[in-house]
Amino acid sequence: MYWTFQDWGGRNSNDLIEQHNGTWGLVMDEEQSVRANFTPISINIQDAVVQEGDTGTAAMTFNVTLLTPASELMTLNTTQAMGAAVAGLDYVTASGTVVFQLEIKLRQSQVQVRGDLLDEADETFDVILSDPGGVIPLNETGVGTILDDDDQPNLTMVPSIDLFEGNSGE
Ligand SMILES: [Ca+2]
Ligand SMILES: [Ca+2]
Ligand SMILES: [Ca+2]
Repeated sequence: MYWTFQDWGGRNSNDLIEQHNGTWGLVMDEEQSVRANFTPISINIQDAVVQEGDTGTAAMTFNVTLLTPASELMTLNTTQAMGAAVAGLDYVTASGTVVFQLEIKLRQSQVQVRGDLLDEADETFDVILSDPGGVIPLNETGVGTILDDDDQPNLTMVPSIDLFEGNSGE
């Protein structure tokens, strides 16, 4: 899903952010009296999938894209929210930023997934984008799915041991 939101500063903090017909966009300082170059800003974070692994960490990469290239420097914050995947156990919690320079449409945000040997269901967590300025509520979320790669514990029956093996005599 694409969301629209406003510029949050950047080089020209006096740039005016307006909402036209439900779409937030950027009006540059010098254009405020004209309103001609209204630039909608839309962003998307894609879902991501990674195989869990057994040891160490595996990088899960989320693509963050702008519908149109950034018209000025933009910074987004990223955080994670637990789903079935447990923060700290199944993945490494880390706050980060995604920075779009001029004319850039694609940036990536990575989360480190922890490997283990436990048999689990596939588990998910969310990566949440937010506006550092906190001006516009931005609820853009990417879902990260950790594919479990561990087998069920081997439950083969152990033959019972005859504890009363023979008679050793008195
Ligand atoms: Ca594993
Ligand atoms: Ca796990
Ligand atoms: Ca596992």
